[in-house]
Amino acid sequence: MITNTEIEKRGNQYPDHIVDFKHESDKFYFTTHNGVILELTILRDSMIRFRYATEHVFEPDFSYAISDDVNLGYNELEVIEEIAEYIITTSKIKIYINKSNLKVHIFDMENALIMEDELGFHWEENYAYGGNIVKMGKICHSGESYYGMGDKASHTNLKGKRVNNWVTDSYAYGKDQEPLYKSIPFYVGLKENIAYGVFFDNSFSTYFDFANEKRNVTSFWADGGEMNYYFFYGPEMSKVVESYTDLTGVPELPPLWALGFHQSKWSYFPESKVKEIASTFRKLQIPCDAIYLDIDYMDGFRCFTWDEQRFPNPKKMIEELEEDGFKTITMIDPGIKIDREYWVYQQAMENGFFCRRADGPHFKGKVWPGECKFPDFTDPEVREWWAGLYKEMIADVGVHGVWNDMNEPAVMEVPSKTANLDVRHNYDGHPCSHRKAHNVYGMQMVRATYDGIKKYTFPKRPFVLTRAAYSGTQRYASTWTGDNVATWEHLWIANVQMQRMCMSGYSFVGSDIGGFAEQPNGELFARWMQLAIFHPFCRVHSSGDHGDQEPWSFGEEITEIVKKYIELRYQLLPYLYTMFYKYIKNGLPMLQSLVFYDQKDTQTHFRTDEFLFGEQLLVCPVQEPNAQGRRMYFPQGKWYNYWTDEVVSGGVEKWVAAEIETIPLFVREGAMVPKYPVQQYVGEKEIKELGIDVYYKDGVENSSVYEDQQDGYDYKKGRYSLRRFRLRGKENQLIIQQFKDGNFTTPYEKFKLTFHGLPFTISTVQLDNEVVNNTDIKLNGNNIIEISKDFTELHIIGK
Ligand code: NBV
Repeated sequence: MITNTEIEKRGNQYPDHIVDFKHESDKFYFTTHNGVILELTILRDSMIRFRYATEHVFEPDFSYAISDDVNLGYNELEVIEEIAEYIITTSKIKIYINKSNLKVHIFDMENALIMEDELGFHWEENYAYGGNIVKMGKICHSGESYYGMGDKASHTNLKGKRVNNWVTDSYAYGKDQEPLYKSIPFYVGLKENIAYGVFFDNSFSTYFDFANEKRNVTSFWADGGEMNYYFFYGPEMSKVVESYTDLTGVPELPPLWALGFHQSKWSYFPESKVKEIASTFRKLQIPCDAIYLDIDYMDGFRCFTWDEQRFPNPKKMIEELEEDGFKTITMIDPGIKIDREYWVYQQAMENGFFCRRADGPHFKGKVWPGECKFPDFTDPEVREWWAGLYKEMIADVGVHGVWNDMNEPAVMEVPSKTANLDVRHNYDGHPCSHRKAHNVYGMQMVRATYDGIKKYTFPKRPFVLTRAAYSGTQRYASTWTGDNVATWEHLWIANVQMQRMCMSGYSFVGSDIGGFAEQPNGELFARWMQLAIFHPFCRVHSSGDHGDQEPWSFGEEITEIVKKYIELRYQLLPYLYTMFYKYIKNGLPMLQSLVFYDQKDTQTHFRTDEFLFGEQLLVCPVQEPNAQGRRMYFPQGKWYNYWTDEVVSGGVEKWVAAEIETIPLFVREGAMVPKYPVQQYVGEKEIKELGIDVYYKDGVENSSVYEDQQDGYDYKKGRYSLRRFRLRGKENQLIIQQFKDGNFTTPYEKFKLTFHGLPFTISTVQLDNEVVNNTDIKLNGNNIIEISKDFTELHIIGK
């Protein structure tokens, strides 16, 4: 890694004074005497793009990260020229551009400084490869914190760290190891309660130094390409993340089964083994929706083939599994075996789809099948071909989803662990070397996969999983955090990685539960499962080297605990699905780190363990052996202990009991948590009533539940049901109003409301202003009532 100081010694160049200024609608151009141009684009009042050219020339403007659906537009724009600077004002921020050195300062409307250039933009010519090493230096103020950056296995607050984004196969990685599988060059800064974001959209290897080398400097740079970054103003962290997520996109809703529990291993084979695993789930009544086939289902690791010994009739097997409620997911890797008899290889050769080295020969690398060649997924024609390859597997054989592994791309037996840097790529008509295409290679592979799966799964929804990712990959696939290890430290890592990914616009994410490498003991497995049912993607996967890792592999006591938590996941499906809906609708992360939940409270700035699952459940995993409980921090507000209904007032750290069968789990007061009955798989049962746990609050709280057909695209035509609830509690009454949206008719007729913490005994219940008989609503004791789902106002009055 090159250090800042080394770079400086090798000759940095800086912009000098501005000699020309141009304003064209939403764009401003500032040109310096020594040929630097800053192109500043006002995308929204609070979203600004900064691009810098040297020698007066911009590269063609192209990015894989930016979504086609981004919402743009601003309300106000004014520019004035002063003696020393230009000042651009939107309705949210003021941007100062210094005339003598092009440095940028950004203020809010109260004149509070948000972000300030230290060295600002500077560059150094890259003698080895040509072009520039582009750099940006910002001041790091005291008390400033940094979050986001994708899958880093580090403390949620990155202050004091340096990270590198170079998509890397990182088998059995450790805490703080850099780089990992994803490149998400986006961070959220938090300075004196003002949150802002920076997305450095550059696919070369990028570095971010958060006051690591110099106490008061945060800098970022790339080995090539352009200094091209987006600035997002909050002041809430949620606004920053929502804006970034809007810019880089969201997925469509997954089929609901994809949010169920998944079981995987490297590898389940032959067919009889797969079936045995599936039937054990059903026998033990442990819910499960999907089972995975790792590379060994293929014929000699040739993608899009089947090993006929192990799987003589995959179509039949998949049908039978489906009858039993299981979806089958298969793995596809990018490396194509060099084999003249193999149709995929032949097609790619005939059409010139494989990547070439600078001087012409194909790029070759060793992976599972032996020597392989690699399709250039940055070529649209190659992507189209690749998408088409899934036809047989999906449309004919009936596979339900695909996971793309090794798509960094990972290459064995070479020190770089990946392709040679001189490999050429099409980059959608912007030819370049692997230095530029590396970080997007996996993204473009999974994009092609997604296109294929979507096409052949239609009219159902696709499910795709990827290991490698660049910003924007969330549009195409869910992701997992690669080859972790069965250790307590990795349980901690999984927790921070999921929070961090969610904060980086990528919510559909999970870890290999129990650890991929090595073998967990029962206690670690149970603790991991307790955490992972609160992760958007929930799958056990392991290398299989050291033994079994199914829910029943660790003795009866652990099996019971694991079953209880998987069941809880299935009960919470409508809550989780609603979280997903809010994620794609508003860019709201599905998991919220405490700092995201309450940035004003400085106690939250360095917390790693506690997080919000959705907006109303507070989770804090136990991350060490032999624990009977743990200390945890409660954010502001009142929280009901999910297990005991005991109420805790926030703003304090407290000891919480949590024996092996318990994870600390709290519900925000006023919440209405929707629940389905336990099912062995999504769709097993017709939902006869929607359970709603209602947590009394003296005050107001909003909740909602989103539902639809759980698969297919009718929801896009308005066939969904969104119920919003407004709960208002007073001393001796509780009023719940319901607002309905969408025209999907849910299959159930009734709600079963279970009240928690009611401070009074129910005497009268009014539904839409009419008193109802207590027997009609099946008032059971003082806390359960069953009522029609169609009410607009429920009024409960106490004695
Ligand atoms: O395909 C085998 C494994 C897979 O199980 C795992 O999930 C991936 O992350 N794959 C890596 C390749 C081998 C890793 C040692």
